[in-house]
Amino acid sequence: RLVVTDLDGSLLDHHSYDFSPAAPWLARLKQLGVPVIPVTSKTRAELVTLRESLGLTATPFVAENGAVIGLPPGWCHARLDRPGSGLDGVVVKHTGVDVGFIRARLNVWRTRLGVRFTRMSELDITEVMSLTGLDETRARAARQREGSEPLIWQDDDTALKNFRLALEGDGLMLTQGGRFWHVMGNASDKGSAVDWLIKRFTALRGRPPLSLGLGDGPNDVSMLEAVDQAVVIKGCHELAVTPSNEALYRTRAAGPAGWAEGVAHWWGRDDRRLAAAPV
Ligand code: 2M8
Ligand code: MG
Ligand code: MG
Repeated sequence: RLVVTDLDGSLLDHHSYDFSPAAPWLARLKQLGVPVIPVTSKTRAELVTLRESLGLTATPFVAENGAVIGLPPGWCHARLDRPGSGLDGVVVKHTGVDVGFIRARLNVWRTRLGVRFTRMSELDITEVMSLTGLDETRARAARQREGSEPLIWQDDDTALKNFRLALEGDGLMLTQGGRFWHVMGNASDKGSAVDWLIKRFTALRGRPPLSLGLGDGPNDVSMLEAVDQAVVIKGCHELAVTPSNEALYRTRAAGPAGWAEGVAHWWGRDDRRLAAAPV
């Protein structure tokens, strides 16, 4: 078994970033040896401390909406991966396009199309803090992008359509998170990263996992279509989140309480059988 999950608005509360309502399930899954993999818009830098506080340092992570994948030693392949250079031995894969290219193309299209938006790297740190509610250290970590650029859209829907089309010509795509739009390479969304991790799991363990995915935003749709069982967590925004997965549950509670509700919906009843079965 395997869990892939969005963080903001899902495992973490949209406003306070608290995860305590989900903590009992996190502990239970850890005890059972079920990997819980964060799949998030956040950066690798943000995930360093977050993975520690969530107790998820031994599982892989997907950062920047799929542009960055991190594999801890237990997930590495003897011949496919070069050993990680950091102290934690994590191997980092960049699946997409360098953020320098993305920023340059964004500047080109802003001038050429005359559309209005502000890139995250153009905001000063106090603006990032007040927009997100992150403290200064975390806000700085959020700005350390490698393969995606968040932006605040300040124009209308027609302009957005043209902008999206222009980016497609550059091999880039736009996806919507809770507060920002995110621009990244068009082959590196959350769903592609999850497909890749499921293949890696299968190669290492000899059989495919039963996969459960949880998310609350439009940027989670591809991830929720890549898993066997999906949970759409009630959002605090009215964003359309409509994955085509047939095994789909929509929670009544929002954030981490909804997260616990969703895991219990799919796996609560067979929790005892789960404990007995090899994972
Ligand atoms: C951004 O990501 C969220 C994800 O839903 C958003 O678009 O609102 C990213 O900049 C991320 O790095 C940051 O931690 C988060 C903070 O709310 O905002
Ligand atoms: Mg979210
Ligand atoms: Mg997210």
